[in-house]
Amino acid sequence: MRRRDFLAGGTKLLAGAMAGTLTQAVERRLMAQSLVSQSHAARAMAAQTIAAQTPPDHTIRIAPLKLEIAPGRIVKTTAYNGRVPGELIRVREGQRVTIDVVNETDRPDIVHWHGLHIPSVEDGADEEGSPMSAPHGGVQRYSFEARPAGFRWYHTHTYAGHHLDRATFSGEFGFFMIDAREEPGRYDQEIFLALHDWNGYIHGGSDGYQEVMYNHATINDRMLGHGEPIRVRAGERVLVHLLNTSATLAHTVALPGHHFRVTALDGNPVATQAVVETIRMGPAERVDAVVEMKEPGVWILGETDAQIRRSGMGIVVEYAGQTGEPQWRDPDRDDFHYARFGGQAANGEYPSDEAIPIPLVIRPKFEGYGDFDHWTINGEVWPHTHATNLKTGARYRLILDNQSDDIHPVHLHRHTFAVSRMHGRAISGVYKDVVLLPMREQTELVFTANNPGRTLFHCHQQDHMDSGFMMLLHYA
Ligand SMILES: [Cu+2]
Repeated sequence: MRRRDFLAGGTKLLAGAMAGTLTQAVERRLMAQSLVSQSHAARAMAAQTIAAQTPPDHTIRIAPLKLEIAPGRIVKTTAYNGRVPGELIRVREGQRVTIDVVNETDRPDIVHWHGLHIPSVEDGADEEGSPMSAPHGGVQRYSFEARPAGFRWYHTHTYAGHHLDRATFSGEFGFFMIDAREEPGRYDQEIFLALHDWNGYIHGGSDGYQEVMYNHATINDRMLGHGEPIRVRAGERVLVHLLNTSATLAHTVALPGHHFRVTALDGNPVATQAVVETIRMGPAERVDAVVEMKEPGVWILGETDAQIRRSGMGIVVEYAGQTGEPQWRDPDRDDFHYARFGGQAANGEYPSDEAIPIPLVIRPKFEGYGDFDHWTINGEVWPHTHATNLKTGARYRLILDNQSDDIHPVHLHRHTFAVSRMHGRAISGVYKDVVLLPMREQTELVFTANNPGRTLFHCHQQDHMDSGFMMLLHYA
C-alpha cells in the first residue's frame, strides 16, 4: 500500500478540527492521566531523591531542538539530548539499566521503552501507572532488567491532539538494542535507520474530511542527499536495523540492485529468513535485514513512493571507489508480507484454538462536524474501553475485527504476540509487538499473559490513539 492509498482511506479529521475545542473524549483522557499522575506523586518524589544520590547509566534530556534536516531547512521540534534519534542505548539481555528522564520542556512528558517486558510502573505509559516527568526540569528514574533480546526502541508516549508537532510527531525517539548473550554476528557492519515524517499539517479533502500530510521526511536526521552516505565495500554484508517512527504513515523502502534477507521482525528472529525486494513498516514496526553488497555503484535506499522520497525519505549508499549521482529504480513488486517469514502453520508454538478468545471490533464513530472521528473498540471509546481481567499464565487470542477503511498498526505493551491468522490464513513463527491490521479483515494475535500488571493495547497511529483507539488489559 502506498501513501495515496493510505491517505485515501486514511486519517479523517473534519474541517473545523483545528479551530475546535478539545473533545469530550480528549478531556476524559487528560483527566484520567492527571488522576494517575497524582497517585504517583509520592513515587515521583522518591525517584528524584534517588536520582540525586547515584548516577544513572543513561540520562535522557527532553528539550526543544531546532533540527537542520538539510542546509537552511530547520524543523522546530523536541528531542532527546539535542539529537535525532536520541543516543543508541545498547545493553546485554538481562542487564539492569538505570535511566533518568529529565524534562526541560513546558509540558509533562514520559518515555516508553517499546518492546521490553518490564513492569507497568517502569514501562513509560501514564495509563499503566508509570509516572510522568514534570515540566521545567522534572526527573523520573527508570530501572529495569532489559529483555527480551532484540531491536527495541524508546519514544514519547504523550498526547498530540491537534498539535501535529507533539508526541510521536516530534523528534523524541531513539534506538534501544538488547544483545543476546551469544551473538552470531555474521555481518561486516551494522547500521540503524529511523524513518520519520516532519511538519505535519491538515490537508483539506473535497469530501469535507481532512488528512494529516507532511512537508518533509528524513532517514535519521537528514533529508535524502544531505547527510553522510552509508559507505560500503563490495562483498560486505550489512545488517540494517530499520524503524518507522512516523506518527501516522506506513512506509515501504527499497535499495535498487539489492535484496533484503529479513532476520527479525520487531526485533524477534523470524522462522524463515525470506529474501525480499521491499520492506514495509507501519508506525513503530522494526525490521532487521542483511544486505549483501554485490552491485557496486551509488544508490538510494529510500521510500518507494516518489513523492515521499523527494520530500526526503532516503539515504545514499556509496560503494568504495564509486562516484556519480545516486541511482534509483522502482522495485518490480512489493513482496513484503508477514506470512513469508513464518514457519509451518502446524508447528505453531501457540495453537490459537487453545487460547482464550478476546473479540475486539474496531470501528470509527462520527462525532459531528468540527470534531475528530473517534475510534471505538467494541463500541467504546477510551477510557471506557473494557479492561479485561486476564489470568496470569493463560494464553489469549485477540480476534481483531477491523471494520474500517483504514489500516491500523496496533501495539501491545510489555508482551510479545504471535500473529496467528491474517488474510484468512494461519501463520506461525511471526512474533511481534506491533502489527499492521489490514482494512475490513479479521486478524488474530496470540499471547501468553506472563507479565502481570496493567497492559496497554492501542493503535500506534497518533491521531487514532488520541481519538479513543486504546484499551487497558489488566491482570495481577
Ligand atoms: Cu489506527
